[in-house]
Amino acid sequence: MGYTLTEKILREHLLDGSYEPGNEIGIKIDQTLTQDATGTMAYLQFESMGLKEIATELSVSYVDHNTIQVGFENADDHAYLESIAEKYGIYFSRPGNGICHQVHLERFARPGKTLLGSDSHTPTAGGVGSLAIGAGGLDVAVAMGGGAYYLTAPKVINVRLTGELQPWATAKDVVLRVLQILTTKGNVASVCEYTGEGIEKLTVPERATITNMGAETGVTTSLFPSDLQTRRFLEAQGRGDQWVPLGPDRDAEYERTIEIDLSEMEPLAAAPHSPGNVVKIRDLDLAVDQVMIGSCTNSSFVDLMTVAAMARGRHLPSGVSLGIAPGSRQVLNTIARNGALSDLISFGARILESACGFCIGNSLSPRTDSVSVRTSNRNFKGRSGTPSANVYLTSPVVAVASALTGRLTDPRDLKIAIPRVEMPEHFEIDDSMIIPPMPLESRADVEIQRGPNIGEPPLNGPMPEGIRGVVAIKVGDLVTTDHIMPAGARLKYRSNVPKYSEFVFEPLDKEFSARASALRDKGQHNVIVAGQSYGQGSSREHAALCPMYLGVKAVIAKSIERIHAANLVNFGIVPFSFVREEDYDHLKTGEEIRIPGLRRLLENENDAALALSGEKEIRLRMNLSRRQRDILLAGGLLPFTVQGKK
Ligand code: MIC
Ligand code: SF4
Repeated sequence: MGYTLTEKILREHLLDGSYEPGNEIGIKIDQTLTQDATGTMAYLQFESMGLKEIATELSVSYVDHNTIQVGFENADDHAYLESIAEKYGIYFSRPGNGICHQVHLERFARPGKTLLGSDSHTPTAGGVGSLAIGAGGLDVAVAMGGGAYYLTAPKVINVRLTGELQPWATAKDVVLRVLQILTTKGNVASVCEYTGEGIEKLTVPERATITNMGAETGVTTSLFPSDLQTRRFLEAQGRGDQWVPLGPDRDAEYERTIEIDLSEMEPLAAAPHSPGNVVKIRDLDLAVDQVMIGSCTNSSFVDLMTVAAMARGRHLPSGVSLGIAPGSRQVLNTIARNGALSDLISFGARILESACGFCIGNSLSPRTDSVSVRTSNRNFKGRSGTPSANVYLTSPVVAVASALTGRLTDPRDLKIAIPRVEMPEHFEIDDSMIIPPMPLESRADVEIQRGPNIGEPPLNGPMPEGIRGVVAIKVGDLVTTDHIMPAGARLKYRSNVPKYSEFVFEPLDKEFSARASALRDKGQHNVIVAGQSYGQGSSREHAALCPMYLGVKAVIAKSIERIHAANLVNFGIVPFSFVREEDYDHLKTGEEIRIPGLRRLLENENDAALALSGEKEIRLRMNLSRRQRDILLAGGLLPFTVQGKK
């Protein structure tokens, strides 16, 4: 039996474990990327591991999330990141250069290479055939130091595309269709591999839209082969020499196959408040208040040129606000040079910096009870910064059609011809906003810039003998990391854990932080109880790190998503699942809870544990490798790694 492309790349990078779906394996990481909102903590952790140098082929530090700079905090973080990059031989993509995933795709991603990024949309690079995985910052720090990255050897899903996209149907609709089929839950430890003759006409930026938003299904990554389209893109980026042809073996066997006929695709939207809530645009009849175009999902050159061509010579109707954030400085500069930017400005668009901005809710929040149409990838309640807003995720052509009419509009109903826009044969390359690594001899003199916003990463003590404490909060199904650790206006506290911890669970329970820290100060252990797919969404490790700081020792859930479960272990919090899901109903916020003999269970490779609460006995399960048990016993990956070096 032949190999899937996923298996080929993983086997080539195998450092530890035996390759069998379901087994934990350790792989070598060729490239890493970080962004500022997760990167500052990742590099602080890298520093506290005492590593002298990076051991990857290439590591890039991007600044794209916190670029608002109200107050000193963001700028302090940027200065710290720039000095760290100089010190350790890391590329530094300066603020203004663009969104990490878009820039990485353009300038660095390579077919067949492994990429680990401290951002859940790292799989964007799967568009050029790189096996790209999102993880917590601490995992990225370890990989930067040359340590293996551990993951479950995945089951591979074959997404077979046939046919050809018809006018007005786009790559965004394809990934929305995938989300409709796979949903946002239950896809842990799987990879989506795209095959079939339908992929031949999809350009790399289109493929990247698909692999980017594949993250919303919860799969480990999504991957396209490296073919002539890949070569065309790399050549256009002046990197033709980095092309290698790659694909699955002819007789590769997949876990399951999903068939999608591109000819039948039509404009779709993810309706509030989940990317998995997919509906046809034609089934919606809604007035639109705001349209936002950009984010790492849909802000490529072709995306924005198409938008500009549709907007040319027209004016934005009153009552609709339009914001556009080009994905990279390369895209912004190209549309500036060819005049399309002027078309957008004349139309009435508000042009935003090439950064995450609106997507993470730190700017352009819509008004109360509004409808906002966005080309980004997540519409969790409140993520836009306005809890009562209803966000619909669509393709850029639907977004601009809606901006033209003031109603959610299927562009087929505009009765106009679709603009023909081609990707250029050669992009103008200007990497002057990317600072390359310093020569080795000059690095010793670099002084790390630590402003007052740069705090030490808190360290956890070893796991106690048993857990003795309180259910500090009970939450429902599909709780995202945006619920656990809100971004938006709170994002600027990422480098200051005591401050950021004041906002844990803010959207769900404003009292949580004060209550949990009071219990912690009385020597109690805090426990979180949750429903299905706890920790969906972002890779932000603060959703584990800040609860750790507040004395959380365990999460008991019906199920926990991959990146978040790994982050919990990395910060010494035990991820438990219920043996009987009904037991979820028997635990309540404020109840006392004990899990006796936990250290012994972890030492003895025992998977079963018992939680005692009043008269109730609740059976729990852990699903942990030996390595994860040792990490938990040490109190987390940082103490574990530091111990290992002594
Ligand atoms: C997101 O889209 O939610 C983010 C902000 O990019 C996060 C990373 C973070 O929280 O800093 C992600 O996707 O991992
Ligand atoms: Fe930035 Fe949004 Fe992409 Fe996250 S999803 S990296 S916030 S643009």
